[in-house]
Amino acid sequence: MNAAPDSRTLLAIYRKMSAIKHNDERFISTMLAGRLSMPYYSARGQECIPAAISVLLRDDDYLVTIYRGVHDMIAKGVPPRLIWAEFAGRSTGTCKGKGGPMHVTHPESGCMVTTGIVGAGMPIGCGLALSAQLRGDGRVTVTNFGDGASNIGAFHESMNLASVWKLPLVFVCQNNRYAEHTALATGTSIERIADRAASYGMPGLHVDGNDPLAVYAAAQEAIERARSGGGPTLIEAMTFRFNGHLIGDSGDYIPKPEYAAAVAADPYPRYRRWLADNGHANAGELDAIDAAIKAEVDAAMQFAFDSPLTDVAEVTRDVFADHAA
Ligand SMILES: Cc1ncc(C[n+]2csc(CCOP(=O)(O)OP(=O)(O)O)c2C)c(N)n1
Ligand SMILES: [Mg+2]
Repeated sequence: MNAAPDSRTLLAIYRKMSAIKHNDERFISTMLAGRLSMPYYSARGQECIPAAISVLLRDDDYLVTIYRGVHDMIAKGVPPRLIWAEFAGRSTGTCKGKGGPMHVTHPESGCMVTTGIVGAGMPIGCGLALSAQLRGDGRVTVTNFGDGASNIGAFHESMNLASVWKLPLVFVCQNNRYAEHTALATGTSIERIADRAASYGMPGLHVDGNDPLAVYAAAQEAIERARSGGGPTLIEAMTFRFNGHLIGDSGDYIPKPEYAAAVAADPYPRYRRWLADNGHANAGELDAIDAAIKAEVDAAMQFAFDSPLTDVAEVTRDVFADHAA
């Protein structure tokens, strides 16, 4: 039975959104200052989706994400200082600085795969969900991807297999209306990607991805179904990315009114207002959360830059299973 989130949960969602937003802003300003060099696919504007989903997950549930996935990682619990160190190529990073922004893995918090290959995460999500099903450990896998990825064959194969095997899996399509520079309608044959679920005999939920309550309700239904043996669900969460495909992309292919409307619907100030208007926290309490988050961002960044660069000898270590032989 679905239950509305209590104030504690609502503030936990806010804290995650704040962490995503403030880390993102600092990644960008640090890059622009020339202190960090990486391909960075900002998820600013999409923070509400993983924030609302992850409060319903167990620590040992699995996460699969994509190059635009730092919001998913932070929400799931990957420590930001380890993400910062990974992005900065430091030996203390999640993958000893060898993965970089597109290949963060942190099994301790359930973040099993980050992939730069569009559509590649979903079959891996099926594998993780199958392993949990075989072990009977109750773990749920959440596999995230974009609207463009829903046109890749692996999406359709994974949806089919997950449905046939009733895998404990939640497919989360973060529909930001663009795949690189291609607008949704130009490359996608259907208006609602959630409708594709019907072809595979699974429920498809279409939600406002900028509304934490809507995302929470859909995720609650999907996670409960997965955990209780009912099989997979496709959630399509409508959202927008504010910083182009990656930093350096001007986004000039986005019509100005569309961009302005999306920014006006920014989920972060909108949720702040909603929390205050509905008596869950006052502005001072929300400011205090933000201040604590900003101090954490300072510390995470400092940890990364105080850490040693990854040694050249590491380049081939951990790459091949038989390396030590
Ligand atoms: C198999 C594959 N084809 C093409 C690319 C190039 N590419 C990188 S991101 C991207 C767009 C994907 O868009 P979407 O799935 O909507 O995710 P978003 O970037 O919007 O989050 C493309 C085509 C790739 N990385 N992998
Ligand atoms: Mg997209």
